Amino acid sequence: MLIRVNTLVGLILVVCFMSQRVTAQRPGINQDESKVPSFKLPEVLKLNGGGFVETAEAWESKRRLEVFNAMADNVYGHVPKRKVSVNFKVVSSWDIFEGTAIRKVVKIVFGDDQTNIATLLVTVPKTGSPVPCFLGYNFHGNHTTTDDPKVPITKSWVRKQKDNRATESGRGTSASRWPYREIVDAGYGLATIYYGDVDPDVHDEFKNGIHPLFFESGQTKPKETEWGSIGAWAWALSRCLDYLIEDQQVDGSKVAVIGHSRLGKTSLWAGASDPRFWITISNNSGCGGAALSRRQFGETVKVINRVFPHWFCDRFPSFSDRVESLPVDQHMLMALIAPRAVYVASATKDLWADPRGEYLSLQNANGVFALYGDPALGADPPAADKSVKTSLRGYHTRTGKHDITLYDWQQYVKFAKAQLDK
Ligand code: GTR
Repeated sequence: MLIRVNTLVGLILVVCFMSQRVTAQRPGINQDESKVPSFKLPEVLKLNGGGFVETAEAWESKRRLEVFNAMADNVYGHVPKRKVSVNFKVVSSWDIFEGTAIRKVVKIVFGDDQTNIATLLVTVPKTGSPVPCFLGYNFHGNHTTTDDPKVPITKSWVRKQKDNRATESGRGTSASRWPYREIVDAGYGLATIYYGDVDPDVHDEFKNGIHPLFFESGQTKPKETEWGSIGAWAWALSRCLDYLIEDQQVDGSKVAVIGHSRLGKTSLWAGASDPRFWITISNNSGCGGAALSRRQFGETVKVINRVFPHWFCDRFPSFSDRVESLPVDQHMLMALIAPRAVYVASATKDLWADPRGEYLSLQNANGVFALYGDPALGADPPAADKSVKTSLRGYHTRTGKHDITLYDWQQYVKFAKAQLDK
């Protein structure tokens, strides 16, 4: 009986917590559209020295770097200058899906010692020619993305597990977020890597993960405008792309970088930082991702910096109480991706991530995309479960909660197909 009561209480707590995540009025958090403050976004096309860029050429030669540096200086941080070796080795491979696809495990070693090792899991259809491929981080280890017993279990620190260690019991537990069969059947590869292999998602003053590999002598933490965890995760996605470009079964010019939630923030920064990415996809990325910071709807800059002090650069928290003074907002992140394609997705119940603000950053990048002939997005997002697409941008709000589902992936595959067919 006692156990039953405990279970019941536990269940009630979990339900309360989850409904908080969905609808909640947390203290100091606004989820009422009528209470969004009026604000003015920084001009994405205005040069620091004055005047506006009016051509794609001027955007690329003059303004783009200013915007990139402003995003790096104030939000994500720069990658340190020091060069660190990265080595790849395919350590195993096997057929799956009745021999129609191949899966391989690629060991990635960062630095010269053997302490920073990540594992990229690459699944590709055997079509006889190189395939376009999605690349994205997973939250709990590659073995959680599939029930395939051959996928190795990460040895890195993992969240929400006993002793922060992954075990066999996690195998396949995130499989709903990784619809391999559908993606492979559609003719695409899917590569995934556990983000904690690169930098464990816990604030420990940057002692773990790859940051220390980049320290100069005597340095113990990143400088004020150097990268936090999102910057490091994004950098490592580029290293995965280095590998995929060499993989004969993948078309390295057609790698779409994708991520959900904090990993969607990461995919956006990776797509903005590395022009080799073909398409950039943000699923429910919210604050510090697709959502406009100045709206202060759902999670705010102040809250995110307090709860996750290791994600961004050290300058970002200085704007926690004066977000209107930030030299950038997230529409500039979208603009950095032009003229490559970008897709943003929200979910109706994911108010914490500010669905409308996620759309508006894509929409407020109209000016830069227009330089490449991309039609303007309208002032309002489409109705739930309807996507809006221009030639370079896509958006939908899925009915439901904060998650990445088969429905979301189906939209991404359709968008990728439209890019291929252009
Ligand atoms: C939340 C965080 C969000 C989002 C999310 C996730 O706790 O407030 O910014 O990143 O986690 O990654 O699941």
